Amino acid sequence: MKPAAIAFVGLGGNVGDAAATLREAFSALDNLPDTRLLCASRLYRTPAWGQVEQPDFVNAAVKLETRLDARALLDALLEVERQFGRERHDGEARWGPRTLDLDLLLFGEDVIDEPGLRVPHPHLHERAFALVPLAAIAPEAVIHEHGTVRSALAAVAVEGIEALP
Ligand code: PH2
Ligand code: MG
Ligand code: MG
Repeated sequence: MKPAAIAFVGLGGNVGDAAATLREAFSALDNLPDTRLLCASRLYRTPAWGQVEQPDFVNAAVKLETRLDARALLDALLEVERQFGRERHDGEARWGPRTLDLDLLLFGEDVIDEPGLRVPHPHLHERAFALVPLAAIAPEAVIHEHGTVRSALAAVAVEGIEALP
């Protein structure tokens, strides 16, 4: 059997009750085949990044132990997004509003660059909304070519991000 890997997934949403959606998504991730949830961050309210004319997001990060390979995990994440009503279509704005977005941030120390699958997530090191929750559960994790999560976080602006109660 394949040895277990540690993967980190970023969660985000800004349509409907995003806090409730993210909490339910934690369980959905724990229930993926050959996968368990080891740790989840708090939820954070974060100003929209990229396309800023949209509601604030709720973001979080989780640490998973999985025997799925990175591609199978990615496919499973996309399936969970669909279960939560995420519709991807040509009209969906890049960086626009979404019910649930699950991004594979890190997969062990693997570096993967394949169509549809880039790990570490190519924008992780520059996005405070992803780094703040990730630093809360894995400050020493390494982002290939960008140092630790803690050091990447020190280099970005975190104004407007606040932990939810
Ligand atoms: N996701 C995006 C675009 N912008 N901004 C915040 N604050 N949080 C997100 O999760 C987010 C975003 C595209 O996936
Ligand atoms: Mg995203
Ligand atoms: Mg995504």
